[in-house]
Amino acid sequence: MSASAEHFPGVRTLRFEGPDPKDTLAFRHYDPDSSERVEGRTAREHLRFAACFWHTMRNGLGDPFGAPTALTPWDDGSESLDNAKRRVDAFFEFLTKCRIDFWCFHDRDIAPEGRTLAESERNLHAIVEHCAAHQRAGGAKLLWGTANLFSHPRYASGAATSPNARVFAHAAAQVKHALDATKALGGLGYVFWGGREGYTSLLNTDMPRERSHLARFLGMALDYAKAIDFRGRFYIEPKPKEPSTHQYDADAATCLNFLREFGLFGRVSFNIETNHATLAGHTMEHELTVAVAANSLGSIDANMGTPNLGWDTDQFPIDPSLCARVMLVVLGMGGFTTGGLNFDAKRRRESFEPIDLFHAHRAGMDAFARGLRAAAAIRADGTLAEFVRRHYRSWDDSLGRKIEAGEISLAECERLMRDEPSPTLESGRQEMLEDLILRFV
Ligand code: XLS
Ligand code: NI
Ligand code: NI
Repeated sequence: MSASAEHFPGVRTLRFEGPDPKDTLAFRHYDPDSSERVEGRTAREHLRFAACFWHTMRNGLGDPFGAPTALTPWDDGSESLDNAKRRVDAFFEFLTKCRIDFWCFHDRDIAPEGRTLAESERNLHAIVEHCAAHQRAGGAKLLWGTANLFSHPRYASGAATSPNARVFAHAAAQVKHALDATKALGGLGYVFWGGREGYTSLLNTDMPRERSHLARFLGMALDYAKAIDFRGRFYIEPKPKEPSTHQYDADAATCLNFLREFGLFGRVSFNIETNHATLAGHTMEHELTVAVAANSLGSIDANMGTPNLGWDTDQFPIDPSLCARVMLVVLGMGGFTTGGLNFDAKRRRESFEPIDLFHAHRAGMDAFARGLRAAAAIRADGTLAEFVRRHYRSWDDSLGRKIEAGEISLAECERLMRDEPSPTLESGRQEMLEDLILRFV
């Protein structure tokens, strides 16, 4: 690690100042140093915030209509290793000052791609050593690593699902290197997000064959992890579309079917992202609930979208009521183990100053601290859980129990019900419950 210059001069380590701060960069809700416990853990232990290298350091904030706007004084725009190291220095300074305990990366955003895989591996190795030095010096820990299998033109028709077997093999080699890097950095997880694992047109696509290749690819990665004794957890990150028209990992339920179909269930869990959930036509709570029901929620990519837009805007999650609904599910499963809340989020193109990185992450962290507190209060209050329990209480009577246990047939149901008056329902009280949640946020 170079004893480098400060890259964010004038920014002090963020502090907690409470509800009425003098400093706009102070935490109002998230107190990383508080020993106060919520359901057995401090806020810091629950929330396990991570920042991602790709948006924080490599997203120039360009869009399809305009040039990048982000100011990055530490970056000379070159593909040199020195520049890559300087970006890492800036990133770890940012993480420390922003009180973020974890980070995530793609192989190609931390280190430049070489002319051959061998050269790419050497580059990656050099940068991983540099990151490891920062970690050893007390810097953030690695939540998960991943390989970028979607940017290079060779992956235009997919990586694991490419029609070209040599592309598959190239991608497999790249994942081998990314797994070595993740292990070297003590990563707690490894993510598969398949932006190109799908199709743009079915006319040129053999879907069953591509899906089986995807399963083979995952299986090979799991085998390699075992061979090198990488103990991190594997996550699939579902997303229905963008950049491909259709992606095979469309949503949590689709992924569960895929894992079960190919005998991978239980060996791979999920990294669920808010904006991907909404792209899939679901809510984040829906996706989280599906994952938790299958005991498969690993980690979260915490962001949010603009509801009236149809793409992945990856905005910072600053809506405390969304955060409360997320944390209700997370607390319901007993909290994170290997996972955490990774801000897979970027600033708007108009927020281009380095200081905006701090404002954006700080806002997301405070929103989640509020969400955590609200979720814990909702659970302690108990009204919501009690309502649901009572709503289903007929299933605890003898008839309900017998149906659930499979001890009653269609004909028996008919015999029981034929002369009874039509059953009456109780109100679902949706508005009352929605309002109840808001009371705690
Ligand atoms: C893109 C994904 C990506 C993954 C990591 O939409 O969210 O950033 O999190 O490959
Ligand atoms: Ni993501
Ligand atoms: Ni995304």
